[in-house]
Amino acid sequence: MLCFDINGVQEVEQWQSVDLRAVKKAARGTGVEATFSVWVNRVVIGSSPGIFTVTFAALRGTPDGAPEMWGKLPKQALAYDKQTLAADTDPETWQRLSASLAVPPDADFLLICIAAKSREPAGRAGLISHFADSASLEIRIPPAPSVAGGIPRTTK
Ligand SMILES: [Ca+2]
Repeated sequence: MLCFDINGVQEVEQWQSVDLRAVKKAARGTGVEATFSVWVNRVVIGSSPGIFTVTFAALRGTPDGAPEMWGKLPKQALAYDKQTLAADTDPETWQRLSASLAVPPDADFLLICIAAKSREPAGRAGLISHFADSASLEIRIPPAPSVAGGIPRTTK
Protein backbone atom coordinates (compact mmCIF):
# COMPACT_ATOMS: atom_id res chain seq x y z
CA MET A 1 0.00 0.00 0.00
CA LEU A 2 1.15 3.52 -0.80
CA CYS A 3 0.64 6.08 1.95
CA PHE A 4 0.67 9.75 0.96
CA ASP A 5 1.84 12.05 3.71
CA ILE A 6 0.47 15.29 2.33
CA ASN A 7 0.59 17.11 5.63
CA GLY A 8 1.84 20.61 4.94
CA VAL A 9 2.81 19.98 1.30
CA GLN A 10 -0.70 19.56 -0.18
CA GLU A 11 0.37 17.28 -3.02
CA VAL A 12 2.49 14.13 -3.06
CA GLU A 13 3.48 12.07 -6.09
CA GLN A 14 4.63 8.46 -6.43
CA TRP A 15 6.40 7.43 -9.63
CA GLN A 16 7.03 4.23 -11.53
CA SER A 17 8.70 3.62 -14.87
CA VAL A 18 8.25 0.44 -16.91
CA ASP A 19 10.81 -0.70 -19.47
CA LEU A 20 9.08 -1.82 -22.68
CA ARG A 21 11.92 -3.82 -24.27
CA ALA A 22 10.37 -7.22 -23.56
CA VAL A 23 6.93 -5.97 -24.67
CA LYS A 24 8.32 -4.60 -27.93
CA LYS A 25 9.97 -7.91 -28.69
CA ALA A 26 6.75 -9.83 -28.03
CA ALA A 27 4.65 -7.35 -30.02
CA ARG A 28 6.74 -7.81 -33.21
CA GLY A 29 6.73 -4.14 -34.13
CA THR A 30 3.05 -3.44 -33.56
CA GLY A 31 1.49 -1.08 -31.04
CA VAL A 32 0.00 -2.38 -27.80
CA GLU A 33 -2.76 -1.29 -25.44
CA ALA A 34 -1.90 -0.51 -21.83
CA THR A 35 -4.13 0.15 -18.84
CA PHE A 36 -2.89 1.18 -15.42
CA SER A 37 -5.29 1.04 -12.50
CA VAL A 38 -5.05 1.62 -8.77
CA TRP A 39 -7.50 1.67 -5.86
CA VAL A 40 -7.57 4.82 -3.73
CA ASN A 41 -9.06 5.82 -0.41
CA ARG A 42 -8.76 8.52 2.21
CA VAL A 43 -9.64 9.47 5.73
CA VAL A 44 -11.47 12.78 5.68
CA ILE A 45 -9.87 15.56 7.67
CA GLY A 46 -11.93 18.72 7.92
CA SER A 47 -13.80 19.78 4.79
CA SER A 48 -10.91 19.40 2.37
CA PRO A 49 -11.54 17.44 -0.86
CA GLY A 50 -9.20 14.54 -1.54
CA ILE A 51 -8.15 14.44 -5.16
CA PHE A 52 -6.23 11.57 -6.72
CA THR A 53 -4.66 11.81 -10.16
CA VAL A 54 -3.06 9.16 -12.34
CA THR A 55 -0.86 10.38 -15.16
CA PHE A 56 0.20 7.73 -17.66
CA ALA A 57 2.58 8.33 -20.55
CA ALA A 58 4.50 6.39 -23.19
CA LEU A 59 7.89 7.91 -23.99
CA ARG A 60 11.02 7.42 -26.05
CA GLY A 61 14.46 7.28 -24.49
CA THR A 62 15.37 6.06 -21.03
CA PRO A 63 13.71 6.56 -17.64
CA ASP A 64 16.72 8.51 -16.32
CA GLY A 65 15.55 11.35 -18.58
CA ALA A 66 12.02 11.17 -17.19
CA PRO A 67 12.17 14.12 -14.75
CA GLU A 68 13.13 16.45 -17.58
CA MET A 69 10.50 14.95 -19.91
CA TRP A 70 7.79 15.20 -17.27
CA GLY A 71 7.82 18.97 -17.32
CA LYS A 72 7.04 18.90 -21.04
CA LEU A 73 4.18 16.42 -20.97
CA PRO A 74 1.89 15.87 -22.74
CA LYS A 75 3.81 17.38 -25.68
CA GLN A 76 6.79 15.06 -25.19
CA ALA A 77 4.79 11.86 -24.80
CA LEU A 78 3.98 9.54 -27.69
CA ALA A 79 0.76 8.67 -25.85
CA TYR A 80 -0.68 10.32 -22.78
CA ASP A 81 -3.62 10.00 -20.42
CA LYS A 82 -4.48 11.76 -17.20
CA GLN A 83 -7.42 10.81 -15.01
CA THR A 84 -8.61 12.44 -11.80
CA LEU A 85 -10.95 11.19 -9.10
CA ALA A 86 -12.44 12.98 -6.09
CA ALA A 87 -12.33 10.50 -3.25
CA ASP A 88 -15.53 9.89 -1.35
CA THR A 89 -15.82 10.57 2.38
CA ASP A 90 -16.21 6.93 3.45
CA PRO A 91 -12.89 5.49 4.72
CA GLU A 92 -14.28 1.94 4.38
CA THR A 93 -14.66 2.11 0.60
CA TRP A 94 -12.00 2.02 -2.11
CA GLN A 95 -12.46 3.62 -5.52
CA ARG A 96 -10.73 2.53 -8.70
CA LEU A 97 -8.84 5.02 -10.81
CA SER A 98 -7.46 3.96 -14.18
CA ALA A 99 -5.80 5.39 -17.27
CA SER A 100 -5.26 3.81 -20.68
CA LEU A 101 -2.91 4.29 -23.61
CA ALA A 102 -2.53 3.11 -27.18
CA VAL A 103 1.23 2.60 -27.01
CA PRO A 104 2.95 3.07 -30.38
CA PRO A 105 5.71 0.62 -31.38
CA ASP A 106 8.48 3.20 -31.01
CA ALA A 107 7.79 3.88 -27.31
CA ASP A 108 10.65 2.77 -25.04
CA PHE A 109 9.11 3.02 -21.58
CA LEU A 110 5.96 3.89 -19.67
CA LEU A 111 5.87 6.48 -16.95
CA ILE A 112 3.19 6.36 -14.28
CA CYS A 113 2.51 8.95 -11.60
CA ILE A 114 -0.04 8.65 -8.81
CA ALA A 115 -0.67 11.94 -7.03
CA ALA A 116 -2.74 12.76 -3.95
CA LYS A 117 -3.81 16.33 -3.36
CA SER A 118 -5.64 17.94 -0.51
CA ARG A 119 -5.82 21.08 1.59
CA GLU A 120 -5.29 19.62 4.99
CA PRO A 121 -4.46 21.91 7.85
CA ALA A 122 -0.77 22.07 8.70
CA GLY A 123 0.56 20.74 11.93
CA ARG A 124 -1.01 17.27 11.75
CA ALA A 125 2.32 15.47 11.68
CA GLY A 126 2.11 11.70 11.69
CA LEU A 127 -1.47 11.58 10.43
CA ILE A 128 -1.58 9.79 7.08
CA SER A 129 -4.92 10.26 5.35
CA HIS A 130 -4.52 9.29 1.66
CA PHE A 131 -3.83 5.77 0.42
CA ALA A 132 -3.42 3.82 -2.82
CA ASP A 133 -3.34 0.03 -3.12
CA SER A 134 -3.58 -2.91 -5.53
CA ALA A 135 -2.00 -1.10 -8.46
CA SER A 136 -1.88 -3.08 -11.70
CA LEU A 137 -0.62 -2.63 -15.22
CA GLU A 138 -2.15 -4.62 -18.06
CA ILE A 139 -0.49 -4.65 -21.46
CA ARG A 140 -2.46 -6.22 -24.29
CA ILE A 141 -0.53 -7.37 -27.34
CA PRO A 142 -2.61 -7.96 -30.47
CA PRO A 143 -2.42 -11.42 -32.00
CA ALA A 144 0.01 -12.04 -34.82
CA PRO A 145 -1.49 -11.62 -38.31
CA SER A 146 -2.49 -14.88 -39.87
CA VAL A 147 -2.05 -15.85 -43.49
CA ALA A 148 -5.78 -16.14 -44.24
CA GLY A 149 -7.40 -13.01 -42.87
CA GLY A 150 -7.77 -14.11 -39.27
CA ILE A 151 -8.48 -17.77 -39.86
CA PRO A 152 -5.50 -20.11 -39.85
CA ARG A 153 -5.09 -21.95 -43.15
CA THR A 154 -5.75 -25.63 -43.13
CA THR A 155 -4.19 -28.17 -45.40
CA LYS A 156 -6.12 -30.92 -47.18
CA1 LIG B 1 -13.52 5.83 0.39
